[in-house]
Amino acid sequence: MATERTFAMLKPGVLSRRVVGEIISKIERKGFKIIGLKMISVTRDLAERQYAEHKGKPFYLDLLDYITSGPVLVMVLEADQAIKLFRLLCGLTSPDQALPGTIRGDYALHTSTNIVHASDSKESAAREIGLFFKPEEIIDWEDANQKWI
Ligand code: 3AN
Repeated sequence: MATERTFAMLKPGVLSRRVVGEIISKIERKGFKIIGLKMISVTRDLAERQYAEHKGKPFYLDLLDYITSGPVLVMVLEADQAIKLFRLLCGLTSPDQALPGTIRGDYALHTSTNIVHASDSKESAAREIGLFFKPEEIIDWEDANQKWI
């Protein structure tokens, strides 16, 4: 199975609700290897580039306002099938379809504030990792526990 990297963002609200640790615990418990992690404020320009594919949609401006409204945590996660498995852990886009046990299923009520972002393809993952991380901010550490994950 191919080891992949995916991009994750814990959106504004995660810090103010004091659930950073809980959500990172779910990510770690699943077995993802965190190889990049930082807290940032997303500028308008960066938000526009992240969500370029949604430009013109009815929720686009609200999405930009939300994502720039407070600090976020961005992460690079590594695992076999990381892209698919992290999206499964996040749950469906709309919290009324995200199953209990998923991050959105457990922590969100509304699609516009669905608390977490996950890359949806290899291309998006590469693009988003490149947007938010410099190469030297990603640490490909040796994982002695890899065979148990
Ligand atoms: P996902 O984040 O599950 O890949 P996308 O790429 O369709 O979903 O949407 C990106 C983000 O835009 C969502 N995480 C959500 O914050 C927002 N969004 C998507 N659809 C809607 C909608 N119908 N109403 C409000 N916000 C939306």
